[in-house]
Amino acid sequence: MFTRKLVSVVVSVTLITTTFFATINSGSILNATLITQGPTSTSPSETEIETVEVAAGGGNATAPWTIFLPQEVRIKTGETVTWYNPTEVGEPHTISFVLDNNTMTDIVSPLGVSNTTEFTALPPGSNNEPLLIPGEDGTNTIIAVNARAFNPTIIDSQGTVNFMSPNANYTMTGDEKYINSGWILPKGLEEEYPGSGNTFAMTFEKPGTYDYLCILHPWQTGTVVVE
Ligand SMILES: [Cu+2]
Repeated sequence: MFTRKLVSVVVSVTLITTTFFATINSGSILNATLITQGPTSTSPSETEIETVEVAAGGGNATAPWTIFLPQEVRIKTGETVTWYNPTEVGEPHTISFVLDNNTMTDIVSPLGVSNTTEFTALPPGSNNEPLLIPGEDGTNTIIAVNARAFNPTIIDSQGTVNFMSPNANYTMTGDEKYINSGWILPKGLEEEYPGSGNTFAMTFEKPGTYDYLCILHPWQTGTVVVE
């Protein structure tokens, strides 16, 4: 139904113990490779933790796909889902969890700006200018790209907005209002959109059914079931 990949990470002896028993409980001991050191050692040891991989997009220049594959994955608490973009061309996608309906968003960001503000194209002389809509009362509207759609973004339960670096690796508590991967491009093609990434990984700590979508293609949806 879906593929699982073993990813090597360096963890402490304490975490290995935790992972070891969690793995036994999950009944998937055969999938885990454990390399442990003596109980008195404090140096890092290596173990392998399961992650589930999901493709965001796919296809080629003739027919880029706007799907998540697999569309639904089932994991256990403490497991990680990693999304990547296998498309042959630079078609971006986002992995966006709108956990509070009020946090639904768009890539287009209309912002008020003083109508005396002057904008300069960069590099100077290049063929671009802002989309500016004349307004009243000394304010125009400028249309910008929404940073909360473009950048990896978390809005926590208190409404605080935090941005993460591209290729973020986030552990979800389950009470966030909004979690967005930022723009995910095929590896090597992220330079087309400076600040974008090519992967997003999230660890799920709270059981539940989590629906997500791509903000760039809102009909592109997926589900993570955490048991
Ligand atoms: Cu998409």
